[in-house]
Amino acid sequence: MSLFGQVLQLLEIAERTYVGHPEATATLERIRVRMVEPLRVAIAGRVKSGKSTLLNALVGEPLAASDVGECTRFVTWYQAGGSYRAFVQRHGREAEQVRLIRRTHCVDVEPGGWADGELERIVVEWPSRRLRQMTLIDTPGLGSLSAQLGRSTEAQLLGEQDTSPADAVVYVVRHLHGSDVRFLEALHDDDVGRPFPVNSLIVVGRADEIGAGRLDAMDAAARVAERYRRDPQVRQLGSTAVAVAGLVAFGSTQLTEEHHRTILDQTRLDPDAAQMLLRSVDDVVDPAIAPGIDVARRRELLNLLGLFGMRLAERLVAEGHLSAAELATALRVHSGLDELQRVIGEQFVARAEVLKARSAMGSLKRLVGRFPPSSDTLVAGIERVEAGAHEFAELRLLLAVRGGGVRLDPTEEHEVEQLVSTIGLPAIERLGLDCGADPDLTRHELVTRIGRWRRRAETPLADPATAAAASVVARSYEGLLAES
Ligand SMILES: Nc1nc2c(ncn2[C@@H]2O[C@H](COP(=O)(O)OP(=O)(O)O)[C@@H](O)[C@H]2O)c(=O)[nH]1
Ligand SMILES: [Mg+2]
Repeated sequence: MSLFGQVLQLLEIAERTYVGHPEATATLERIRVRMVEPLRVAIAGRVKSGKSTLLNALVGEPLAASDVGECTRFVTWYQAGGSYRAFVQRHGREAEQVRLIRRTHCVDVEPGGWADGELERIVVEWPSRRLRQMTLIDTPGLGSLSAQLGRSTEAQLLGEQDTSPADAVVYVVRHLHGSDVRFLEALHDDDVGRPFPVNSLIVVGRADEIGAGRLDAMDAAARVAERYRRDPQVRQLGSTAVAVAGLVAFGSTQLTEEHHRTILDQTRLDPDAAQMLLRSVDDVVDPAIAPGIDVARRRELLNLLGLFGMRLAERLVAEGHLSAAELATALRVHSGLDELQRVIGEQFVARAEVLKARSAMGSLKRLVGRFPPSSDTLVAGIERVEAGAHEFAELRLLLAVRGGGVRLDPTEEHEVEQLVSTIGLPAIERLGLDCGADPDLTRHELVTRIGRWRRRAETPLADPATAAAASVVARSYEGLLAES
C-alpha cells in the first residue's frame, strides 16, 4: 500500500483512539481535510528578496503587495475558492471573515488594528486555476521588519502548530547569506513533516539585478544558480536552484497591447535616442528624451517590467518582430518563470501525495506527543509506518547521499542521485533510462540493477551507511519491478 494509503489508515486508528477527546478530534479533522486539499507551498526568504512579486508571477495576478499593508505584515495564504473572500485566523480561534479590498496592484484586507504576532495568518480565497494546484503562502520575511514578524514566520514554517503549515518551501535568496543557510538548516530538522531537500528549492530572486540590469543579466544569474546547485551544503538544503527575475515574470503576465505599442515605438527611435531612453530609470521618465512617446506609458512599463525588462522587451521586439502575445511568452521564458514552474510541477506537484503524507505523519507525531494515548496501538502504528514506508527510507537516503555520508563511485552516485531526486515520480523517470518505455528492456535493466545493489549491500567490507544505502536502492528497484 502507498504511504498515502497507510497514513489514511493511521488516521482511522487515531480517530478511534481519540473518541470523546474534542481537541484531538478537531486536529485529526484538520489533518484529514488537508490530505485532500491542494499542496501547500510556502514562499520564504529575507525581506525584499522578491517573494511577493514571485507569488504574483506564479498566480499570474496582482495579489500579494510589496508595500505596507496587512497582508505584508502577516503570513498570508492565497488559496483557491469559489469566490473572492478573506479571513483572519487568530491563534487558537476559528477563522473570522473580514472584508477583502482589491487595489490596483494587490489585494488586502480591511485593517483590524491587529498587533504584530496577533494573527496566525490571513487567508485570501481567490478563484484561480493555478491555486487549485497549490495553495501559496506568502511570508513577511525573515530577519524582518520586526523581530516578532520574523519569529511568527519561523513558527509558521517550522510548524509549531498542530498541523505543519507548508508541505514544500520555495526559498528566495538574492545572495545566499549565512542567516539564510542557518534558517534553511533549521527547517531541515531531520524529522518527518519538515522540509527536506526533496520538498524545498532555492530561487535566486531579482535575478536581473545580479548583472546590474545588463541584457546578459540572466546568464550571470543562471551561473549563480548553477554554483548553488553544485555546492554540497546547498544541495542538502534544496533540491535545486533556479534563477528568476520575478518582476519581469509578473510583468509578462500583465502586458497589454498598449504596452506592446509603446515598445514598438521605442524600436522605431533612432539608435542614439533609443539608447538614451533606456540608459537609466531617470532617463526612461525624462520627457526631454524621445518626446514622441507618452511618458505616462513609459512610467507604467518601468513599474511593470523594471529597467532590465524594458531593455529586454525592446530588444526582443526589435529583433524578433514579436506580437504582444509573443512578447509576453518570450519575457516569461527569459525571466526563468517557465523553468521554475516546470521544477515546481515536477518536484512538488507530481509528488504531492508523498509530501502531504509526510506532513500528516509529522502532525500525527505532534498530536500523540501532546495527548499521549492510553493504548499503544496508535504510537506503534506510527512507528511501523515510519520505519516501514519505503518512501521515508528513500528520503533518508537522499539526505545521506547529499550529505556525503555514503561512499559510492561516481557512476553509482549518479544513479542514486537520479533515483532519489525523482522520489514519488513514475518509474521511467526514476530509472533515467535511454531505452524509452520498452517494458521488457526496463524489466531486464531493473533485474540487473537489483542484483548489483544487493551484492553491494552484502559486501562484507562495506561500511554500514553504504550497505544500508545499497539495500534501500535495491528495494526501490524491487518496488519498481513489482509495479512494472
Ligand atoms: N529589479 C527587480 N526588482 C524586483 C524583482 N522582484 C521584486 N522586485 C522589487 O523588489 C522590491 C521587493 O519585492 P517584494 O516582492 O515585495 O519582496 P518581498 O519583501 O520578499 O515580498 C519591490 O520594490 C519589487 O518591485 C525583480 O525580479 N527584479
Ligand atoms: Mg512580501
